[in-house]
Amino acid sequence: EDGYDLWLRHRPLDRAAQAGVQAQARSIVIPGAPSPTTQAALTELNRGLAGMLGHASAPASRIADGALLLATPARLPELGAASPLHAELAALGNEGYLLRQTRVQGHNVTLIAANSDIGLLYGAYAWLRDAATGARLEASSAPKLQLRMLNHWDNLDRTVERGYSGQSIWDWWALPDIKDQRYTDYARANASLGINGTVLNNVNSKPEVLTAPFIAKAAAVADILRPYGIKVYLSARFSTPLELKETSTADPLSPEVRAWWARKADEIYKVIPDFGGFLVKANSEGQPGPQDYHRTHADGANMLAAAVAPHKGIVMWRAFVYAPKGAHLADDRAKQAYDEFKPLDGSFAANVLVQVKNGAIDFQPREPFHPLFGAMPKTPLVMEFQITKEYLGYSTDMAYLGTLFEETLETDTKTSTGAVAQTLSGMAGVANIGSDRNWTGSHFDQANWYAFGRMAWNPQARARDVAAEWAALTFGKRAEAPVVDMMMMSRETVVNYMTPLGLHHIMGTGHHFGPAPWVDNLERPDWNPVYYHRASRDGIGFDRTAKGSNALEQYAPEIARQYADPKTTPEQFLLWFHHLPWDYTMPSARTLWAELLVRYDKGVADARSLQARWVALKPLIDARRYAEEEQRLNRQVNNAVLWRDACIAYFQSVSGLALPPGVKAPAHPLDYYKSLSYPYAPGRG
Ligand code: BDP
Repeated sequence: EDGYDLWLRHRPLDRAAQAGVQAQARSIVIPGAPSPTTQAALTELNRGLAGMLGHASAPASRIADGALLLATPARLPELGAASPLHAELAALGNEGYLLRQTRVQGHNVTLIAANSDIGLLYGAYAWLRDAATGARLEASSAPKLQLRMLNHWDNLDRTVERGYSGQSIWDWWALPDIKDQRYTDYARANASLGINGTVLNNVNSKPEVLTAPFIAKAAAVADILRPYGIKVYLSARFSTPLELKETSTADPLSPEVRAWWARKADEIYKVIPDFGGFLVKANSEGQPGPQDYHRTHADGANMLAAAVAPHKGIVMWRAFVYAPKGAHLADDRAKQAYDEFKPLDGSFAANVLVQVKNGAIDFQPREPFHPLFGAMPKTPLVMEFQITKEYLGYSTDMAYLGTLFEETLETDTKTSTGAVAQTLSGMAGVANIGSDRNWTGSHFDQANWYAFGRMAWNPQARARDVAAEWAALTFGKRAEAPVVDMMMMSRETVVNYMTPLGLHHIMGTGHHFGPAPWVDNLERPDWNPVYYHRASRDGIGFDRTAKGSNALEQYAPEIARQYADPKTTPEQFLLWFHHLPWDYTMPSARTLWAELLVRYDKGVADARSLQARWVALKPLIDARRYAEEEQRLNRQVNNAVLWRDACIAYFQSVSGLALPPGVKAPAHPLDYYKSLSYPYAPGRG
């Protein structure tokens, strides 16, 4: 197996399970005229049954005993107002579905019911999932979030910013005439998770993507994704009309500019009638934006929103901003998004959503939740997670992100909105998908795509349950439990060998892969690791209390109070919020210095444990996928050792403290680690 089939492998079931599945699907009936979406459902069901049972079910037009019946009220009048299922069905909205063993027209059937064809498709995938894993039929399900999106950071030249799985899957050169089968398989995989939108191009966007040839290419992709319920969106560069020399400014309040964008929207909607809208990175890391014209983010977002509103389009405006100038060591980059966006709450147009990264710095192995969640009650917010692991060892190191998503989503904001998940209207995941045969570079990284999709559908889903589902579908029932154990420990392992106890952003310049806590010479202070860890003879950590940057004040008072004291700050965020002396006493009774060393050692030990657990699984995993992961897990051990040794060597050089007895000295002197470089690291786009 090469991993191309993802979690839709549909491998043969054992005999007992086959009998059960067969009994539910002697025939497949979808009353009414077929649509592209019901065709997709039928094809997928047949593919699944052929794989699991060895033969497909005959599609039938008549309902009979043992039929798998897919129906909406419009397709089957029995599901109308008089049906006992009516109320339950109505509550499921446009995308929900229910699965039920019931009687219809006097026959025992397995019913997949929904209000729309797309609900039927989602129901078909759910039924297949249950059939493959032996799960009991899910009674009913509807997405909790309206927008469930992938964000591709894919460039038009097919490089992928922060991509670690080959080239972009979008072959812009070949499109629109040549349509890779992979686009359809991409649509199937996403629909199986309930993902309903995709931004095709990088947030660091180019004007060309909004020219006629690229609009035609995007339209070709949209045509393929449409039957699967997935809308296409584009990242727009704010200065597009100016750069294309079609206006004399990009000022969002200029009538000329407003008219240009309105015309552009008309042009797009002519060929992509269900175009989703624009994603915008503005006034961030050198990107143009409304502030170039002394306008606000709201002015910029609302201008674009007005252009797409007549077509029911939306604008997702990113809150990932930090000032280009003036950031000196005393400022705190973590505060900037809140400072700029919180005052704008209430001033965005109705079809604008503000897209906020999970944490206030940047996709670190662990961050406290972004203080904007819960702070913008009048603005719909989209959570942006990074599925591609820029700061967690690329697709080289194993780190299951379900636990990271869960940790963020379940955190109580201590505002009236409750948990972070409750503050959301949507979820966007920076895709980890590329042209690699297995899609995501490593097999285990498929799980991060999977977990993102399942948790966007249900942000209350448990990371462990999602891991179990994925593991059973991907490696089979027998491997499920041990694979889940590996997954559940994997992200904490990375945290420990990279950034334990709340350390952050101490990765190497540009590539963000290896350790470089010593870097202090970059153009902007807030790009330097030393800015973030602030280690010196007297201690380590970033003081974000009232004595320091007071970033804490951006959180609800209850959190601010709790985190103001290191004793009541969760250990995992200790050095995120506090600068503490090396001999500070930890809950373990060790000094902070000793605890830091323990964490680094634990990271290495757990990386070794992951490696050993995989070796033990060898009899249960097919040869190719086993070998591919084995190589990665071996390399991860080396990477963990490198991180541990380099960080210990550096922090020791700063603290001047001896290593306690039993702690192994780094293999090389600090200068060796400083001399390592990664000139051809992938994904810098
Ligand atoms: C950072 C990445 C950079 C992205 C930026 C963003 O290093 O490549 O362009 O985020 O989200 O994490 O805009």
